[in-house]
Amino acid sequence: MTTIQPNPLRTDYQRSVAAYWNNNPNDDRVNTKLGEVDGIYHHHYGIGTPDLSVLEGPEDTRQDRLVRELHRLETAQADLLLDHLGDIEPGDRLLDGGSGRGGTSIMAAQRFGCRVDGVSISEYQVEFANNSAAEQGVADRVRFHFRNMLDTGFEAGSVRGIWTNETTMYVDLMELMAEFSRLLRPGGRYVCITGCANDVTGGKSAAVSWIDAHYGCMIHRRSEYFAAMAANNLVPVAVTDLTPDTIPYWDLRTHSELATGVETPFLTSYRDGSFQYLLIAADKV
Ligand code: GPP
Ligand code: MG
Repeated sequence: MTTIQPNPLRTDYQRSVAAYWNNNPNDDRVNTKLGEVDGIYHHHYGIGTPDLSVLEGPEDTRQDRLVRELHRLETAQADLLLDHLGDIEPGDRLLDGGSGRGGTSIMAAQRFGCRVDGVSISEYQVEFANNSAAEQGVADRVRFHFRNMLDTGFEAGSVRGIWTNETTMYVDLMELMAEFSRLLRPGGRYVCITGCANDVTGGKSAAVSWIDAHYGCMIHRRSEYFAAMAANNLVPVAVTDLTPDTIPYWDLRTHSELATGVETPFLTSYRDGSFQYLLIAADKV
C-alpha cells in the first residue's frame, strides 16, 4: 500500500467538499469538544439509549455531562460498525473510506491490532488524524493518506475489510463499489453506515434536502446502495435499520449548546419516514 496517487481532487465538486472539511475546523465545536473527552475524534452520529439523567443535576456542569454522553453514543456507533467486520486478524489490512479525524480507524487498530489505512480528500483531516493516531499510540499501524476513496491507488485484493462511516453521500455509488470490490480480497467484507432517502416515501423530502444543503452532500436513495453493490460483486449479509436507535441521540443533541441546527431536519425526516439510518454489511464474492 505504498503507491503514490496523483492529485486526488478530480472535480470542482470534490474540490468544494475538500474545502468544506479543510475550513470546517473554524466552525466545528461540536466535533472537537466531543473528541476532547478521550482523544477519539468522530465525524458521525450516535446510537443507543442515552442516560437522560445528564439533563438533571447541577446546571453549571450540565453541558459537560451532555458532551460526554453524546460522545459515548457516537463511540457506540463506531463499535457497532466494527462488530460487523467479522473476524479480523492482526495480519489483516483494513481501509476507512473517508476517514475524517480518524476516530473509527484508531478504534479499529486498538481493537484488532491490525494495519488500518484511512483516506480523505481533506489535507487538514489527514494531518489531524495522523497526529491523533500518534497520540493514541497506534501510529505504527494506522496511516491516513491524502487520497480519493474512488481511486485509492492501493493494490487489488489487498484488503480484508473496508468501511465507510457516513461518507458515501459525497460520491457516486457505482464508482465507489467498483473501487471497493477491486480492493477487497474474495470473502472480504464491506460495512457501510449511512443516511439514505427512503424509496418507499417517494422523492427527496424537504428535510432531506435541507441536510444535503447543510453539509454540501448528495444523499442517495436506499435502493441505489443495493444496486451498486449487486453490480460489483458485493453481496449483503446484514442490513439493519438503525433509525430508531439514532433518534434519541438527535433528541439529546437538541439540548446541547453545541447544537448546529441540523438536528431539526434529522428529527423531522427520521420521524416522517423519508430518511433512514442504515447499516449494510456485504461480502465480496
Ligand atoms: C458529518 O458528521 C457527517 C456527514 C457530513 C455526512 C452526512 C451524514 C448523513 C447521515 C446524511 P459530523 O460529525 O462532521 O457532523 P456534525 O458537525 O453535525 O456533528
Ligand atoms: Mg459530529
